[in-house]
Amino acid sequence: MAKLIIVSNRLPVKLQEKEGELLFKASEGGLATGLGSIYKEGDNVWIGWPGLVVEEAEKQQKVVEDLKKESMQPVFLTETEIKEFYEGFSNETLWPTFHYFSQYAVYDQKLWETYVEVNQKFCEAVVAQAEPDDTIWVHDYQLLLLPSLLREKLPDCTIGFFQHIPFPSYEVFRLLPWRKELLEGMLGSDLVGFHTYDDMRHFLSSVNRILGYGSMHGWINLNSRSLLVDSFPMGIDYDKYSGIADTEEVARRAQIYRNNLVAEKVIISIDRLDYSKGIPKRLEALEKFLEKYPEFHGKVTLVMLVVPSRDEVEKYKELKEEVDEMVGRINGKYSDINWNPIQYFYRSYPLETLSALYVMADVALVTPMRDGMNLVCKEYVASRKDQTGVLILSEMAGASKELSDAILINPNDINQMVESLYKALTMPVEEQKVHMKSMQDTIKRYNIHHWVSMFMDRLSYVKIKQLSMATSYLDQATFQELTHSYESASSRLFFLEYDGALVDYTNKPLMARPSDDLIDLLQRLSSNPKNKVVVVSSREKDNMEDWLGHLNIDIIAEHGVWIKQKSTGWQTVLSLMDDWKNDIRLILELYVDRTPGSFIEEKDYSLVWHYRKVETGLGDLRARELVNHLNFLASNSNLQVLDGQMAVEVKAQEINKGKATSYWLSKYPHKFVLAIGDDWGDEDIFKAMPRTAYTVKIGNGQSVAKYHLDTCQEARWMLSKLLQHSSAEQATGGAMMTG
Ligand code: GDG
Repeated sequence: MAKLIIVSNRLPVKLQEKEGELLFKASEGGLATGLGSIYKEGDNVWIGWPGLVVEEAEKQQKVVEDLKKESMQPVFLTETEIKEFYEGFSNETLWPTFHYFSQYAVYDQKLWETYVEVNQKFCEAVVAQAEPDDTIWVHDYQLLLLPSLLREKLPDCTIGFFQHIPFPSYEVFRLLPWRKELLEGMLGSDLVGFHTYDDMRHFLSSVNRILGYGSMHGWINLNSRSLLVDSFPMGIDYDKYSGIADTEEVARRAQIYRNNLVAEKVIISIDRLDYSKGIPKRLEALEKFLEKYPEFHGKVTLVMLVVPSRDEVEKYKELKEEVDEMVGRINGKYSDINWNPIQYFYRSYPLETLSALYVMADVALVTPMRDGMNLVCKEYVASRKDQTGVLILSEMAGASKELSDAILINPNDINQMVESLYKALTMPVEEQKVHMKSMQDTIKRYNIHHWVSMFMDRLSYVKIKQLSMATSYLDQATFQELTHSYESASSRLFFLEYDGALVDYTNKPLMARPSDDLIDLLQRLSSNPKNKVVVVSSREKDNMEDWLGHLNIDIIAEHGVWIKQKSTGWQTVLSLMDDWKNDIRLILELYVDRTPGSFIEEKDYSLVWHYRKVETGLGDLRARELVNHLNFLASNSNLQVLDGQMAVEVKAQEINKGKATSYWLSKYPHKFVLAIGDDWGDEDIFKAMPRTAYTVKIGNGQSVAKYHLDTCQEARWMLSKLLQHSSAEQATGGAMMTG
């Protein structure tokens, strides 16, 4: 049975060694809670580092066995790997860059190499467990290369990736020397998820500018497959936090803490020690608040819980010193014999203590400079059973997109933070309740279980969508069936796209002149009286006439603007529909005026506004505007607006290759139809074909064609093979006719 494999840098347990004994401590993180219900089902498994360096083979074996019982599989990392992969590249290169602290980022080739090696190590661990139809869910920035490594080894697997930290703007991401490799790594996924739309937008923009892949509605079309990028704001286990806040034990602790503080009002802040969390700015704001509002002296205390984190990394050591110094200075300046403005704890506490702090706090002060989501603010909201309390939240946290009822602040604006503190500490209870209720409604609904199911549903949807657009390779068995159908048909129609299906693309279009072999193939194919051969192209008719005009074939040129039947010569429908161009050209020129780098291309049958040289965001913005504008006009006319790759094209509705091919289908008998094409324009041909037709796309990109071949050489080989049958058939057919 297909299973789910979860992969993250850390397992949801922490391995500890006490007096030679190996012990596992369960992690209380949001991810562990959210996925806890599914990773223990059936054969599902969670793969990751157990949080301790274990070197001896015997001990490793013991850890493997113990974890197996809990549906976990460890990846053992060495001391050096922890230093270079985890503390180094993950936390000194990616973390600062992704949180807009690129001035702290270290660019070190050795750290990168270890990052690659450890991602490969994770890949081996997953491959050892995975079957082709399994689903693999990879988590976070330590494993950005893993999706592609897995895709190489397990091409058919379903791979989801979720990034828990922000994805920075292209201008910041591009600073990384390994930016291309990192993006390529992520694109091995079928679904890439972020907390917010902004992260998703930044990622798509980097993919576009660095790798050159465009996107439409979150879909990135690689040459061989498509993947989806979407946002999934992560929630918390609401029932767990609101439930524990309601227990007697938590009420008892909250009361004790409260009694021990002389201040009437308590502000809480809880974070890992990290420069992204904005701790110094928060302290600066408190200091200014006490200076500006002396009436609060003795009346308000900030309980600041800072959880030790990454203390081996230099920047974190510096931050610790800075925070210690600031707390000392502010307390030294304002404390009196009974009261301290700040109660500072540098350690971690059990969940009950955390909950008691949430329960007793009048205000939660959450002020990150950047945060992917921030769960602490959601936990505070869930813990407020009586619906009082005020949340001050940085707009730089992903959570601010959902919690618009909080007092939103910019953590760089100290004055705004000071005024927000005043507002929060003096807010009437009724007003507090209105906001708190609204926030609770939101996070109750969008909880961690909702998040998991949204991601998994979307991943299944992507797979179904990919399959519906997938073509199967035209193998030997299908070829035999096709040959049989060809042989038994009394009339046959061939639609053969010239560029990409009969000949390879060249840098210069006029270099793609047909070879003698191709001319010979087309001659032989069209010399059978049962066959009608139509070569289809976007090229100009004069070009096609020059190259193929002497053959006994029909031709569709310029997407169907011109058609040539051997019997009647070239005909066009162009005159019917040229008068629209003047009006549309005026509109496109307006967009060229407003959009530096864009330009208009005029074709016989269409006008195209190109924006591939325009600054990325601007081009997309104008294109959306233009498409709306044109669609409004086109609704009363016979025009079609195509929102293409970096271009918006307007053409007469009746012009496309599909319409042109329909003409032959209606005019000529066809017991056998074969259509071969290669690009998006040829999809119109495939769509126009009868259900019984053999439709073949060159290349295995997504298509409505039934089959694909890899190269145009294969397509030509297939046609030659059919002709071998044809000559045998002509010999026997002759005998049949005379017989
Ligand atoms: C990353 C992203 C994103 C804290 N102290 C104690 C303790 N905690 C728990 C909190 C909360 C968690 O740790 C911290 O989560 P955050 O979301 O606030 O921050 P990160 O650790 O940086 O997490 C972040 C998250 O991933 C999820 O995608 O939201 O943006 O940076 O749950 O309660 N728990 C206990 N004792 C403590 O002392 N038991």
